[in-house]
Amino acid sequence: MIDLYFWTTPNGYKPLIFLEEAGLEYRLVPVNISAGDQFKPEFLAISPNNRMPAMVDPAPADGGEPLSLFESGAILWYLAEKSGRFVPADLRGRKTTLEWLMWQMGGLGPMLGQNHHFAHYAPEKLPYAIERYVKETQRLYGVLERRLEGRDFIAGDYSVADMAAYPWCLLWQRQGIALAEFPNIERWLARIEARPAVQRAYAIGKDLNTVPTVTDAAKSMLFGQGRR
Ligand SMILES: N[C@@H](CCC(=O)N[C@@H](CS)C(=O)NCC(=O)O)C(=O)O
Repeated sequence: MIDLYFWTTPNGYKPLIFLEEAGLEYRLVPVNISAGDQFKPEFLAISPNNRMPAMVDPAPADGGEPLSLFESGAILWYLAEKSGRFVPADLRGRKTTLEWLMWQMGGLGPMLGQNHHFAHYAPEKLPYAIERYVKETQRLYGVLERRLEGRDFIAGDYSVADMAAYPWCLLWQRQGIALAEFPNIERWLARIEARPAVQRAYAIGKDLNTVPTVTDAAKSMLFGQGRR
């Protein structure tokens, strides 16, 4: 059975949504990043970047040893290839899905993460930093809004590209976004939110953790990491 190393953050929800959507058998291994679980040697052995999510597949397609993965985008792509689900079969469809998955991993996620940081967690309110990341968030929402014009999902059918972007865009209120300005995104969010598997994933997360991840006590550990 697949082990998913998980905590209740946007990056964590991405593979949980996939596993629920695909009906693959899995076990959740909580990695409480507020308590420092991400620094335990057994976790670092599978996730050397001390970040969750991570995953172990005991039965990879090559029939070899159990295989571990870190980075949510890599996990989504791996699961899509393993199951043949949520990624198109044709070259061009795969190319487009991978482009938008990488767009989320390299742009949307990191920029919205900095937005959350400077707007909500930084000890000082730094107007330049707040404005920089809110503007970049607005730019990225604009890109997604245009992409969703005339489309139900980012890359054709519902895919790993949607699963990657949804958990971040769900938090639009925290990001200083006026959703009414992005009607295609608003409809896309509602479409995904209505999916039973997505609802199950968030219910599982809520059962696991009912408190905020970034507490005052956790801040210095989460935001004060230098070279280890
Ligand atoms: N690019 C990574 C980012 C993962 C990431 O930033 N995870 C955060 C929570 S969303 C984490 O585990 N933080 C623990 C820490 O900072 O020590 C991915 O998409 O998997």
